[in-house]
Amino acid sequence: MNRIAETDLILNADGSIYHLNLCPGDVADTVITVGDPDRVSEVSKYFDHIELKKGKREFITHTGTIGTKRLTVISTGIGTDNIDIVFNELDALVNIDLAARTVNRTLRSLNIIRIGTSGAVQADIELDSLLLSSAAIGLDPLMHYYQQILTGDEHSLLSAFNAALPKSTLLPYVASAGRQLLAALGKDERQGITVTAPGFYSPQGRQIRAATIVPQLMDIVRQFNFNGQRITNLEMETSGIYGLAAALGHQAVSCNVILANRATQVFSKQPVRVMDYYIRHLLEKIVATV
Ligand code: R1P
Repeated sequence: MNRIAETDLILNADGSIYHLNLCPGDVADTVITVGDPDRVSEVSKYFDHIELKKGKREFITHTGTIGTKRLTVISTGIGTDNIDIVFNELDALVNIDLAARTVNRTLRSLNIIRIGTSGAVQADIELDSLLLSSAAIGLDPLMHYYQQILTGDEHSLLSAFNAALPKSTLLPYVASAGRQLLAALGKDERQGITVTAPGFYSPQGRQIRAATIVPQLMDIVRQFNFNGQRITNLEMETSGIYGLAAALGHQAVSCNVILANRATQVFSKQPVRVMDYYIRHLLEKIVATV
């Protein structure tokens, strides 16, 4: 079996993985990802028992239990470049024998749930609501570095979005939510297609001072229609989460707390309270269904 080089999979002196600073037993089968490191304790404060708190850089991890359900909550920081690190290292922790540096014969599949914030692009999507991403269109480059095996539906969605873009501007990719996990968590929740951007300002159609070269991006996103499905929201991680989860054999669902509506140009008056409400709502649902 191929031995993975020490420079490809770097371990710290205590055997923990390089960036996440975690050891294999530290990760539960159900993992909640959040962007903001401060949100980790906002989730784990609802655990009945916290068994570990570890961290390095922006990657803070708490693992614990609610009843008999073991959960890990980890912060990713912002962007799909961080998702590359978090997903490869989480996968290595559960699917690689770190001592032998070989891939395990039996692979573990994690259930990974993002609880993040997002901006709606359609006027009718209420501020302070929750939206689950059925699929993501990545305008970031991450999955152009990995082999993706697309379904027929994903191919069609990608072709339709490419056709809507001006020639030679952006190079999008498509990835979908984990089917079983979306079936479990998505019942009675609004779902939509999410666009993941590689930045917050011009890449999401915001113009402050620096001139944008894609001023029409928001109109294209808002008007896009794929067999009656609309693009609902913008954020910065979901495409990478879905792409790498699929590539590594994990199930992932991205849950977006809508704090801004870009069409009506309003921002939540109560972002902390709303996030807390959906953390509790999603934890109840995760414990009951995942
Ligand atoms: C931008 O403000 C950040 O907020 C959103 C975006 O995806 C990006 O990470 O998510 P989080 O609130 O989870 O960080």
